[in-house]
Amino acid sequence: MLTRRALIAVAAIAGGALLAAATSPVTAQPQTETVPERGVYTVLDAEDAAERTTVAGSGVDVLGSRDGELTVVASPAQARSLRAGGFSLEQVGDFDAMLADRSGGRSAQGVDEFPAGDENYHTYAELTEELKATERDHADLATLSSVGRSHEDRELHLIKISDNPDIDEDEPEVLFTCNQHAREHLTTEMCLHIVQRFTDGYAEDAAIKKLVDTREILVVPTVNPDGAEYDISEGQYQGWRKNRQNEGTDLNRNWGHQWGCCGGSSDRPSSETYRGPSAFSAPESKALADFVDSRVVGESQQIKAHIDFHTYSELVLWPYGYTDADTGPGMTSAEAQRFQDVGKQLAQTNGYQPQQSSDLYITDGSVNDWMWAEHKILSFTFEMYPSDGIGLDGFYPPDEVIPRETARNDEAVDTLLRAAG
Ligand code: LU0
Ligand code: CA
Ligand code: CA
Ligand code: CA
Ligand code: ZN
Repeated sequence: MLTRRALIAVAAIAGGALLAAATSPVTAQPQTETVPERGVYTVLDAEDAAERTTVAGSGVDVLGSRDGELTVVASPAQARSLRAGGFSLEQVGDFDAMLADRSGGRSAQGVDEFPAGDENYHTYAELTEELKATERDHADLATLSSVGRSHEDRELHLIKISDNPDIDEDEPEVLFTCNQHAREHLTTEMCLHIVQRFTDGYAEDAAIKKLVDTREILVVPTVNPDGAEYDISEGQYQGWRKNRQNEGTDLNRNWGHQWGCCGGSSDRPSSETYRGPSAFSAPESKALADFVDSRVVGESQQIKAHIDFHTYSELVLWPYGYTDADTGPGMTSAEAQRFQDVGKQLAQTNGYQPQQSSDLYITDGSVNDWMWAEHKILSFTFEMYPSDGIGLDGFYPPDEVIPRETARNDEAVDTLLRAAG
């Protein structure tokens, strides 16, 4: 194991240099004729978190993880360097061919539309329309505002659901955020589902009414609208993860707690886990953080609990992500135990696997670490459906799964709302 890590460290440096050469414009390398420029691979033997951190840290794009297998997108140089480091890689396919294939080879109705067959996913314009309709139809339950604007100047919508939504009541506030990662479109549907359930269901369902009456539910359905729109541009899925600032910043590596500390992000702008030039350099994470900061009223943070939705792997994750240790500065063993207890309780309702975030792989600058360390918010990541996926299926499940896979989290959402009390 140590040998493998030592090897990979050397290989990763070499790989970085090779990658830089391989990505210089126009000059095709001979090996790209047989090895895809962006190949999808299953890494078979990344069984512990240290090994998964090594793989993630090598600069490949980790798509999903389950039961000791990672699905990654790698350049030829990255694949070579991982193999040189002792990992077994099975090639699943060519990422770009799979993207084209998944989009059906169908040209979409136009730009900024989901590919044919996936129209039930909401584009940014459709989402905006849906949120406005919710506010219009349920003026007594919902107010639409924003936490700020994206790099390309899109509104970062915030919808508040409560009885008396225009008044700041003294009730636990609970935050749901979605779509930090552009291609994780199912999460936007998750947030929209939360919005619709608590508004449309209010009149009929006593349990929903009770939660809405006694909580203030805050939902940001897309934290990364620029990336999400880019991902569906040109009539086919782009496999895009980051925001659209320069080469793109991974928003979930840009948060200000232990930013860039621990090998859980990259300082290379081309990397899929690029952390940005400084903490909160991305306007999207900055706007959301400023909003959360603004919920400190009379020295007390009003937001008590939070879920940030991602796809995929069907996991419930809790902080810290930057360290293997269960505890750490600002996290006592009693607090770690509470995360574990609530996390397990949530996972029982949806069948996801509960674990500390770093049990997956080390991440630094993630939203959960910041929410907890700065504000003591009980902050989870849900990695939604599917549990595993061959290549791209994971990020682009057909729109038919939206109702089932969003409703699957109803009980978890209710449980967290109650736990916030
Ligand atoms: O940001 C990520 O890498 C997440 C996992 C962390 C929240 C621990 N996985 S994702 O990018 O595949 N959604
Ligand atoms: Ca369909
Ligand atoms: Ca309040
Ligand atoms: Ca109330
Ligand atoms: Zn994600």
